[in-house]
Amino acid sequence: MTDEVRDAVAEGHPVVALESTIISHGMPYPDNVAMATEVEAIVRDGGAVPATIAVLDGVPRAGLTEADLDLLASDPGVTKASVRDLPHVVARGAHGATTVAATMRLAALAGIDVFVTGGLGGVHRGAAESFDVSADLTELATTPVTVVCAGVKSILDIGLTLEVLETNGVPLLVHGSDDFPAFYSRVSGFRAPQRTDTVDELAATVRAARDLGLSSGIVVANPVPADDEIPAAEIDAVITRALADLDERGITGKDVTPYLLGRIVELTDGASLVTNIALVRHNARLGAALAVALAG
Ligand code: PSU
Ligand code: MN
Repeated sequence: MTDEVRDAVAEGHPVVALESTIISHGMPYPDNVAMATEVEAIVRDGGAVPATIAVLDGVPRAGLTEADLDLLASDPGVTKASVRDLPHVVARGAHGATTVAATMRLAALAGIDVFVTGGLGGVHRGAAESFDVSADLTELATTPVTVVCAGVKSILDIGLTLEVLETNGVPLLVHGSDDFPAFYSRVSGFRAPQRTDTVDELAATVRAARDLGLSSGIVVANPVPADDEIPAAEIDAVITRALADLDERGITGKDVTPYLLGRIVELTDGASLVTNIALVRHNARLGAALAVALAG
């Protein structure tokens, strides 16, 4: 931990964790490093200390420099690190960009309980055959970190993802909407299981979860602003095409999500990237406000 992050955690000041797979494997260079830098600034403006998390030279780190962010954004040797990858990345002294799951685990070790990202991993379409279920869901079942995201992309099976979260006892709060959001779009066709409308309500719910001894994560789904969304009908055709291209190339395992995200950027001529960056900014504002409310 940087001195700033360690001191903030020790003194109970607001801290917001940020992930790094979104930088290394979620967006192209240089938009990725610009996004990472801007999101840290938004968290700071909101009154919290940003702690971007990654493994660098085998060392799990919370709080990165501009040079660290640039390395994560541009070095093709950075491994996508979910929880199962962390030990080998650390043992090899390698660089790892942490997924939602791995970032939650390291944030919890660092004592940080609010984490901002773009989209969660989930149950992939066709998972009944492929068994492809993101470790993000397993981690949410067991690690008490609150994750602010824009919902779940329809590259995944949104309904099954919601079922797994429910089975695992993960509170899921949709902020300011009755509809569970689908990342690029405000509406997924699934209802919000629970809704909050103010940051105080969110903070009260997080506190209640901890008072009740719930040891799971909490998902806060924050719909993309209306001005920035791509309507579901429009993005669904693109996703169908990207999934067909994935099949044709025979891509499986940890490469699935990065391939689909990259392909969607290509197929939309960059429009999906603009939406992706806009929703991360929006989440950073809410996450900082939540961390401030929880610290207060
Ligand atoms: N969704 C995005 N951008 C991302 C990811 C998901 O819109 O960068 C990344 C996150 O780090 C997430 C990971 O935790 O993909 C999930 O990968 P997998 O499906 O392999 O678990
Ligand atoms: Mn997978």
